[in-house]
Amino acid sequence: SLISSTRRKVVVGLGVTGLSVARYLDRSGEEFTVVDTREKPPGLEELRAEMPGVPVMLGSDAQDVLNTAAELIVSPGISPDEPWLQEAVSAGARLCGDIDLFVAAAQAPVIGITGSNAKSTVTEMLGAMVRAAGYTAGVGGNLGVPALDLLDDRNELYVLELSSFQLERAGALNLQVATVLNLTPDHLDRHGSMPRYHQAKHRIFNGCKKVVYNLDDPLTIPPLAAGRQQLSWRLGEPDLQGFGLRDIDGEPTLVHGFEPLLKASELALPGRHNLANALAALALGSAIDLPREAMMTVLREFSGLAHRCELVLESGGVRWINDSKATNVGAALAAIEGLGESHRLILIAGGRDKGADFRVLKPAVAAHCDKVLLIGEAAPVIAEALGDAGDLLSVDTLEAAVASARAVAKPGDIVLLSPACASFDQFESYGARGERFKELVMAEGSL
Ligand code: UMA
Ligand code: ADP
Repeated sequence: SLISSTRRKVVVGLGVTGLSVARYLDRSGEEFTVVDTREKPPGLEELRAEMPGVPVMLGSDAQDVLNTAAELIVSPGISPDEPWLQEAVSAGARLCGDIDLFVAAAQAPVIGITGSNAKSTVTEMLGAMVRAAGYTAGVGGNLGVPALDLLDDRNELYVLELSSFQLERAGALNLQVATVLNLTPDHLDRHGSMPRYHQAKHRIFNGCKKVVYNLDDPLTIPPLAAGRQQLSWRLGEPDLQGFGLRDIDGEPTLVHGFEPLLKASELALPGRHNLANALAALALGSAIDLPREAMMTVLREFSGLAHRCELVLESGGVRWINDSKATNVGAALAAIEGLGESHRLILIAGGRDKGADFRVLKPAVAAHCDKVLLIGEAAPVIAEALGDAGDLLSVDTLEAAVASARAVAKPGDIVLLSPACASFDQFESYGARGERFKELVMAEGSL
């Protein structure tokens, strides 16, 4: 009809994702419009420079364009529940995300990784394994390079980190291998409830050929896995065909079934949570038949990413650790328990609350933290939730927290920034928060 022939594709959002979608549509010779509710979206200058002919509508007057669109490719930062999007869908526009476009265009198998925590670590570990095995691979998605910018016909494989925001709007992705690493509460301010968050994450399994799951976490197991190949891992004795951990001659050892692979002490990354991450990467690598030696080499050498339990400085016997990427309670819990096994902690937490239940941290704080310094908007909520579990002090800013930590830290202590919150109340991103922490720690160098 006349209407459908004039309906266009509309890229909704002009951040990192929107720009990658625009580039892709432009390369494909498609006509499209870009809209963003922000007056100055971050991708505007680049769009104007790279694709000067593309129409852009900013602010709030794009409703007609949205309502008459054929397809809305909506950035992950925008909730599909926004009334203005719902209005457009009612008017006949189809809603999808960048990952739908990506899987339709990718010429090589795609491995998708989601979960509440450890996505980036496992994505990078697996990416390193794939490359160590000699494959040319595109590695990115929610971390690093956005999915559509990875597309290249020379790639033999893709490894994608996928967020719940990307997945909640995705159709059947038909991935070669899909996994949910773990599921603990996060982003409940956006998804509303755990069932809805779980549902968004599990869309990763739609049409996938192989499922990898965490036997210790029932919420990672797809209910209808029949007819699909499955592989599991757990931080303990595994299934016969799964990956896990056994004590062999008194040494915790990574195993496949009963076959020993690597002593836990040989891993470059510290902490029990990273053993889980190594097992997940092994299971994913096995699902695509990577050679064992390549995977072991990576596990012995992989030294982790910035802002994830990253050692900033050891000075006067005090270690300063930047875990700014702990933007939810599950991640902070893993860090407190992992590092608290061997050290007393001074914890810096707080920021923007995403609707979390901070009471979950109580036992770990009581067991391992000598002091908790609270910053940002969530400070009162966390203080209330932790109650008498620890010696709490609200200090408002990261600057004040570092100064207070410096005053109380004793040799042997760890000062741990593991906020359990988003950063957006005081910083542009978790990365900016982590960089500021590093600056403050390095500024005086020593105690
Ligand atoms: N926004 C508007 N109006 C718009 C469009 C966006 O106000 O019209 C706002 C959003 O509400 C949001 C911000 O702009 O607050 C950014 O949204 P976006 O969709 O433009 O984000 P991108 O720049 O495209 O970045 C996104 C991911 N961000 C989010 O999901 C919020 C990036 O992950 C990701 O790296 C990038 O796509 C490439 O895939 C960031 C992230 O924090 C690092 N992800 C969350 C997480 O890891 O926990 C999910
Ligand atoms: P994501 O991309 O899912 O946010 P990252 O690899 O960036 O995951 O790690 C995010 C946070 O989760 C870090 O603070 C890290 O210390 C913590 N973390 C890492 N592995 C695990 C795990 N297996 N379980 C819980 N938390 C973890």
